[in-house]
Amino acid sequence: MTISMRFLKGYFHMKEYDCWLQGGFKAALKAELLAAIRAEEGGVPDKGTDAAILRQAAVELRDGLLKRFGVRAVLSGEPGESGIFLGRASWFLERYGERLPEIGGPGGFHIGVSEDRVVIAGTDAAGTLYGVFRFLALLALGEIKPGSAITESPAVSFRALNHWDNIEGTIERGYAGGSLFFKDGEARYDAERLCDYARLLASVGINVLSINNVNVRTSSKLITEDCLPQVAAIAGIFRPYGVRLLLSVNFSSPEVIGGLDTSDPLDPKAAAWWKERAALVYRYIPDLWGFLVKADSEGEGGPFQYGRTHADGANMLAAALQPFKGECVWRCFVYDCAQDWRNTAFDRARAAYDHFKPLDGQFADNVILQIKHGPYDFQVREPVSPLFGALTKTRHTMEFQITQEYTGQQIDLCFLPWMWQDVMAYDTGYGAKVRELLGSGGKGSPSASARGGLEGLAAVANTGLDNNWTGHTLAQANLYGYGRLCWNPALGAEEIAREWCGLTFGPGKTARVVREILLASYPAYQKYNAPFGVCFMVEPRHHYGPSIEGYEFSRWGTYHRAGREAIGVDRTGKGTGYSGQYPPAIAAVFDDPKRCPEDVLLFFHRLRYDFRMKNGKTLLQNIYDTHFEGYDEAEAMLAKWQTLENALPAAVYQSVRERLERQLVNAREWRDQVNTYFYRHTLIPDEQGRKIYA
Ligand code: GCV
Repeated sequence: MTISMRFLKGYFHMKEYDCWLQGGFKAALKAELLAAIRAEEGGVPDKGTDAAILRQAAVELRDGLLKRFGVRAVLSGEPGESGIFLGRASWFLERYGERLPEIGGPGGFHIGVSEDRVVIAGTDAAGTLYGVFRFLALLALGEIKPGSAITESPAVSFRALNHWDNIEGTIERGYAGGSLFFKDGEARYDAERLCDYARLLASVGINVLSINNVNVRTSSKLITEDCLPQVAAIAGIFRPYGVRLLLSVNFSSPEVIGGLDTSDPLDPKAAAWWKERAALVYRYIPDLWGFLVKADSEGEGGPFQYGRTHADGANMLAAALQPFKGECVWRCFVYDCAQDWRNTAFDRARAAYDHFKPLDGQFADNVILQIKHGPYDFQVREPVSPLFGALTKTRHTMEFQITQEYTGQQIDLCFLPWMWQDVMAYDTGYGAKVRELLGSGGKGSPSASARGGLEGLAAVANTGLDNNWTGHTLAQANLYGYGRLCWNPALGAEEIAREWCGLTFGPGKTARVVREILLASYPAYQKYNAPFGVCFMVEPRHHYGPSIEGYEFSRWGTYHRAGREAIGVDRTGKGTGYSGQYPPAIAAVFDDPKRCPEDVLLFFHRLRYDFRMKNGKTLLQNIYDTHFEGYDEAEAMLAKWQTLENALPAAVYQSVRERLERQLVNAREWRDQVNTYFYRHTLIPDEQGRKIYA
């Protein structure tokens, strides 16, 4: 056994690249106990994916112990009395006649620690790998000791990460450098880096990865023989980590790459083309999860072009994928982006429900609808989409956005698990909170029909080629948090922050300070952004920074309609009727401005500025207050970070400091533009006489 020098010196030297898999920890278990790994893999000759995953689990355990704890362990398949025993639960029974505690569904594991044995057992190969990563994480957090017994399994079977990477190497809404997968029109990547990425994703249980943008455009050619060998090679890198690829495909492919004159889902030519194409793709990637589709949205082709429904479109692709047990993941982000702002009857927020609720039950068993968590588009605060709970006969998944398109673009710190925690805790009015709906279907094999279950999560990735993966080093916490939330939707933001900070910054004070900063960041961002759920006061196109009327007279359908006396859109029964998409008891709460949750008050209501909020102050004064407070909180985050100057490697300290300084500039812009805008409309000054630029 060797122990790294930096551990001996007690100096935790955080490396940005390593994210939450840092080295430099002290293992609170006897070195002899950790020194021998007796793995199922030791005796398994190459038998396909399971063997590869088991082998990887053993290697990750050995390498993780060395890198993270300075413990050199020997890996073997030999039986023995002591050490770490690693394999599937079935192996423990066959080899040692040992019956382990009931673990649960696929991907689950049991970790049991006694004085002379550590047992890490998975329900399957992937569960064994997840057990290794959890063991190493808990060991680093100091939460493993003799007597520990931990049994876990993931809440959902579909835990997906979606990249919006373009084949040119750019990333739509990417804020962390170029693509990890593509460059100059082809799949070009650093294989070692992709292994490191696969390790990061597997360590938090992510098991589905789409690598190309849902606005498919030039990456349409990925499903041609020109590109499939490289895509298959990427799939091969992720396979031993239990991560399966999903490919975004262009609905118009029969025309764009197939040379047909139609992509009509009810035209047998188009359907036959997709069947052949699926067969080709699966020849290269037999375990591909399936296809991901954005259709009839923001310029992408789709079934509406031919007068067909989205069920027609999705089912055509599902039929092509079905022989290979593939799935068609079909996005519900379908709305008309050619609006006239003069038309106050139109309401974009209604779109997903209006399009998809009437189709409930018409989708094939291997279709999963992917629904954005809110009705608009990843704003800092929106209500939860009324489709959750309302779909009872169609499999579906919820989509988050880890990349911070509207939440500060990885310049501003914004710890998103706060927002996701609120989404999970939302009571749908159908007898369950979102987190209780999750996992209610989709048990067993990924292609099992759950018919109504919310069976997974998907999220848009925030990673790229930057050395720290996420641009802002602290934005790594959002990727970590997303994975942990997929695994256990009941995990709160505070717990996620505690884990991530401990794993990234080690034991001690630094982690505590970073945790305070992280937890302060979402409330601060929300305060200096568009007020009370009114949304979209951002700079058009790039979406960073304030532009109060940036989208007010545009075609995108996102208006706040602020005037001299009032602001907001009436989405109650008296207005656009959007609230009627929720069950009556929920709609009644949203419809009543006195009961409506205040963080979405202006999403549902058009209110006068003198409307009294719960704290007795006017809406206008609350707008002023939150914007002054949001700025002050951003300033406090920077000041807190500055206390860490001597506790961190200079490069880490400086890069975060530089981002927090830029955040302050942005927060100031938001504060002053929002406050000035409303002051100019109302000519009512701030009660506290703070500076508002007239
Ligand atoms: C990939 C928003 C973004 C687009 C994105 C789209 C989507 O509109 O601004 O960049 O396109 O969402 O989710 O499809």
